[in-house]
Amino acid sequence: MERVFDTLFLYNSMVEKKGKYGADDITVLEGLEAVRRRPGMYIGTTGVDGLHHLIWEIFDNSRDEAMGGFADNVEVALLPGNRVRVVDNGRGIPVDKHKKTKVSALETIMTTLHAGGKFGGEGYKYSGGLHGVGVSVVNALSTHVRAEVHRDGGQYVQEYTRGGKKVAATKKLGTSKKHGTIITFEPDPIIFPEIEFHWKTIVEHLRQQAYLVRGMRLTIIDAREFAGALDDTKTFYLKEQALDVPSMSFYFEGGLTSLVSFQNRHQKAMHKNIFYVEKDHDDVHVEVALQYVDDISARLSAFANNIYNPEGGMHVTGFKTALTRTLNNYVKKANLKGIETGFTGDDVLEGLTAVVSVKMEEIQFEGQTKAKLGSVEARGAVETVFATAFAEFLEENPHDAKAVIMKAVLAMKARKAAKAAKDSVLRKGALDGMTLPGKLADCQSKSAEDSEIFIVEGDSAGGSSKQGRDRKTQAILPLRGKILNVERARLDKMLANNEIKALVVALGTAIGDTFDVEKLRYHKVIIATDADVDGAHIRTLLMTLFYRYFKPIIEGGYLYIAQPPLYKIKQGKEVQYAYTEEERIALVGHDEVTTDSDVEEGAKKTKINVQRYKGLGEMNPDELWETTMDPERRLLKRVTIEDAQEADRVFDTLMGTDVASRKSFIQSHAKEATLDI
Ligand code: 0RA
Repeated sequence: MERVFDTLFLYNSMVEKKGKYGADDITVLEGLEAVRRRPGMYIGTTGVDGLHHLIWEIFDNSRDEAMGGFADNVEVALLPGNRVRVVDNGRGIPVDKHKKTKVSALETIMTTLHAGGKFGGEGYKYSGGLHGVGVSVVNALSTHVRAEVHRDGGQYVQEYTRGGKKVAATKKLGTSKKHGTIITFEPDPIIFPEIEFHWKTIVEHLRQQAYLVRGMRLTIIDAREFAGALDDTKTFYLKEQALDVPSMSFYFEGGLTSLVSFQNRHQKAMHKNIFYVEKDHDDVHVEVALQYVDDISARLSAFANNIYNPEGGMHVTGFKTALTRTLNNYVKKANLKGIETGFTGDDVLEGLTAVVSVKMEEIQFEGQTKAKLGSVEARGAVETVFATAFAEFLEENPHDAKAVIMKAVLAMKARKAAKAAKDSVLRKGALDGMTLPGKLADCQSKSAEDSEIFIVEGDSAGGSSKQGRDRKTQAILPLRGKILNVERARLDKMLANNEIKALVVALGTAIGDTFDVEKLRYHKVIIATDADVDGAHIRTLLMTLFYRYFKPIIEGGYLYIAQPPLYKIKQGKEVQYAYTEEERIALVGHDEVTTDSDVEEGAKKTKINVQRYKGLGEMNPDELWETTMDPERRLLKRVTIEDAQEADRVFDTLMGTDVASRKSFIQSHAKEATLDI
């Protein structure tokens, strides 16, 4: 508390008495004042992102020192009182006086915007900008910064408050046999309305960074709750103080290769060797690592000057072009019998895990967030470096090559089959001539608003619900139990399925280009499946189908899931239904799953009979009406876009080849649906 007041006072008095200071000091102050006036220009926001940006700015310098091969240890520590400390065992920021500016390099870096470039040597060629740039920005936006340097046998310190000098010159504290830089800062609450660092955000960001610098040990320490004293002057690494606080350490010998194998840790690899190349081309440093796994989706991550580019950019474009071309060329050249070429970009991406990283000077991004790399040179460089090296890899590793090619062939075949199936369904007018399917028991009402359709599973449930329904407003469409049980099924194949065609015709909206939600024949489309694994499977399939092909039906709030009861509880003549386990326990009065039990009720004994429903087919028409269909009594869950999105994600898991994990996934998620209405 006292210190905050102290620095504030110091800062204010410095601004007031500007005239007393030398010309240099004023320039310094004015430069950093600009940062304080418009922090957003330098760190994006003053919210949580901007707050964490301060850490990245300081860390980037230490990381670059490691990338240049000068440091192999970097430590980021959260300290009590909102302080953050970044330590590296690099060369240490130079402390000697610059001949021209008459101030030390350390001071220049601390107080001048864009100061780093002047000092950047070979090691800083690709440092995402200029070395040391971020330090002055962090200095401007912190109540307090302490910079400690170990270098040339000495230990030096400088301190600043809100960018203003506190400990005037570079002060030599003593001798040191170590080398490196320790920066401690405390974000300014005047700039940042809320100062709360997120451990998870920090760990995730720094883990990613650790992969990018092979051989760097990166330790993250959460000492925020540490109550004892931390000795600023005696210690180099906090770790050396052996504090009993949470910490994490990352070290990736293999760099990007380690990242690929980390991303594939739960997957079945299609080939043993992870491909890796690192090479310069036309002043662009290119690094690529990849491995295929038994999966349909692709995981492609891209970095430019160690900045993650979630939207890809030129490097990704170059990579994809080279990947497609190289694999097609390999098949042609190797003259593989019976294998047709003509892989598309999508074919060769299936199951791919890859990381593309480029480093270059004068880098250009698209958009403020650096989400996408714009530098055109990166495209050609990645294309050339990767195509050459990957062709070599395929030649030298024929087993791996074969596995990769077979994977792409499978993808290509699936794509062609899917397209044929889809075409036959989506072909304009393909459904036009179709009359309402015979399986459909339609309702009498012609008003969509009043009409509902129950999509029920299996013929027996279909029979009961047809008898139990209100024919005026309720239509029933039974679907065969297993709509689709094909391994690695594609949704497109599902569209060719007669059951699904019947559904599309019944809905009345058509599909694809001709889809029109206005033509929906029922304003309640109710999926009624059993409360077991198969039921969950079919529900997921249907929800995914709606999500991908009939999204407006979900968006319009027309899609529902029926909630049949789990138990029927009979006591004497009284019948009650329980829709959840909790309800059953409440109704029966104890937590036993026995079917019959005796309960004292006055003088006579009444038997409680608990019947568990496994499927809709077990209910007679009256029971179905009472529990699941009667609008006065039933429970319905309206499907939201989020529900459907989740189903879409689960769909891929369901369709995976591993039947065991598929089963367990369905079981563990089958009961998670929440009820509303
Ligand atoms: C400028 C020049 C040199 C090193 C650095 C800056 C440097 C900056 C930071 C920031 C955090 N850690 C750092 N480590 C080094 C080169 C010094 C030389 O050539 O000896």
